[in-house]
Amino acid sequence: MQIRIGNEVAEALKKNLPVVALESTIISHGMPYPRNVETALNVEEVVRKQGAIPATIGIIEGTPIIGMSPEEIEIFGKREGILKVSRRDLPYVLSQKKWGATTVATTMILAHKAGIDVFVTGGVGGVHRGAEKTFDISADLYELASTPVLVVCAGIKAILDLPKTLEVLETLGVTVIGYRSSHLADFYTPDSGLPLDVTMNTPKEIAETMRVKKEFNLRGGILVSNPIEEQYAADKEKINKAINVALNEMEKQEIKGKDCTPFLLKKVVELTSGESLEANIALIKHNAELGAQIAKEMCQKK
Ligand code: PSU
Ligand code: MN
Repeated sequence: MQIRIGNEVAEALKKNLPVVALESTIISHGMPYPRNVETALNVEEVVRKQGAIPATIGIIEGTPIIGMSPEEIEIFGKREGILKVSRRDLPYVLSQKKWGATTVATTMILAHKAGIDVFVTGGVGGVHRGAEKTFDISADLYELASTPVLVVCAGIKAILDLPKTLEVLETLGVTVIGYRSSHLADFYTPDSGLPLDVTMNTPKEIAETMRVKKEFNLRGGILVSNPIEEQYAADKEKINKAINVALNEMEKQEIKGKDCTPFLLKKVVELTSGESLEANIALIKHNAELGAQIAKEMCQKK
């Protein structure tokens, strides 16, 4: 497969400098323009400030790009018709030379191919509410089970079924680490109330855990739940109300499959008058900081 690795990223990888992968679905399907572009560029800046190199990943005319330029990020934020690409969509998008925004699953695949171990996002996909009827379980979870990339997120999005998501992660053998928290974060707020079995307090311990996982050739990645900072958290009650309205609306409009997550995120932004968007932006920057620190630690002893 032909992939294009940006010069700066290629150079960093060659020298074993820390690199952090970033996804593009959050840009083209997760946030409105121009906040999406502004956020993507700010997140890159946060990674740099920590001393790591950002690699935003997307697909342009069938070529996976590892380390998009600011101009390319701008296009991803604006252009209509960029496909949301999960694992199953990849062969189609590459062979048909389409533009594609990479989800957590696909970003993990491409990051791994490029030799990047750490990936920062907002929230990973999970088990949707009502999955017992719809079977809607994100391919992200299966990717975490098979591709050795560490993913930093702000927990599991409150629009999903969190207990079921944790069960599936356990079944699939994915280690979930709460960063400085004994509970799973739920994206817009720092604590879902669900306990986690593993808590770590330093990027170093987390890096060490990933290294051991790789050394033992245990398939798959690690998920780090990094709670949103209290001062940026949304109001839980307001968020939950908005989520319930959005879920009802989704059912009424018969939104299904890959359109669910983008629909719900957009609706929740509308219903909270932008409060959820502000939380989303704050949490991803916060994750970028931690991801860069972990990437640095992972480089130390490679
Ligand atoms: N969480 C966000 N914004 C997003 C997504 C998650 O806050 O844009 C995207 C990610 O790319 C994730 C995808 O991989 O949604 C999950 O979609 P699905 O549930 O269809 O697998
Ligand atoms: Mn789905």
